[in-house]
Amino acid sequence: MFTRRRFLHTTALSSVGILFKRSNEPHQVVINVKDNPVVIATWGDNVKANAAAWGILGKGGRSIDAVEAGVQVPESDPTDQSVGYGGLPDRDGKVTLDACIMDEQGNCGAVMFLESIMHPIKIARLVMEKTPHVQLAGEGALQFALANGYKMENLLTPESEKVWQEWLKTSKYDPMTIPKLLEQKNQPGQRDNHDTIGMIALDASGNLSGACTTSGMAFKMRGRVGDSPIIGAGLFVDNEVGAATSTGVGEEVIRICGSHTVVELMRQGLNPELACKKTVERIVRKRGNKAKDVQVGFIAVNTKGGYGGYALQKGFTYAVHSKMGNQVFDAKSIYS
Ligand code: SD4
Repeated sequence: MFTRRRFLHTTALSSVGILFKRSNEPHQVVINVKDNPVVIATWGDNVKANAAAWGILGKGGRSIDAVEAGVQVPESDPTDQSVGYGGLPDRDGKVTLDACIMDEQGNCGAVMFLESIMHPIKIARLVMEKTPHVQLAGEGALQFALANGYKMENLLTPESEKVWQEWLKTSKYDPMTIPKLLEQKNQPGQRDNHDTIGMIALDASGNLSGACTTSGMAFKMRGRVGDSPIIGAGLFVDNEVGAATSTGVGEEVIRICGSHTVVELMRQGLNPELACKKTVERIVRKRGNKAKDVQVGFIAVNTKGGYGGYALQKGFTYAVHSKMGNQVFDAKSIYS
């Protein structure tokens, strides 16, 4: 059991206030929610994104501002080949982006099949704040971004173009392309791998928000949209209950309205890890053997600051930042 005392002890050992401590036991409850903000992001490498979010949360800022700032870190990181700039393209060689954001009042905005814009999450927030709509797609989303002063940029890096050129030789689509590439890269001595970022946060006022952003499945069909920009699938926030977000094969998440399901299970009293586990089990129950060949991971936080995650396959990690520093957790999984 990862006790509060042990957590405080290990945190005290961290001289720079940044802690990389792997544990399989997530934190379930914070005694005093007020003034105890926390941010959780899919994938261990997103400690950098969490640190950006913490820059706002730690000063008493709003969770919606924190998650919007946090996910911009991988969006502009060319080495992250599954989010924003540097993302792997679709089968036609075009980088297309999906993102959504949701606040404590249930306000939400999303963009999907958006090209040439470095920070789709900013456009998703603009959709939320400046339009009567929730979702804008493709050409219309791009027009909206340009009308709001954003510039078009080439998001395909030479590295990602090379991977695509290599893929073209066989042109065999495999939804596990990104997980497999990450596994190859995850050699001894390297940092944690990363993928789509879903980020959920509880701020010092006790308000929850979330953001999710991705370049989607590598070499997908042109126009394909996954779970990440779909409210209820890739992200869901209910300030009375909690928040959840997902990573992995979006089609599997959409079929069960994944993040909404996690939140509803927390509403029924399940802790965040168990709610994620039951949701992943639902995929297994409905998809049978097909679930063995794909990855899906969920993370969740409740109104008390408890958090957890669960995945179909082993290898899913998530990063947490609170007053006590950073932690990276290995999520438990159905298959090992
Ligand atoms: C999608 N869930 O587009 C995203 C991508 C992802 O591993 O998480 N890839 O389906």
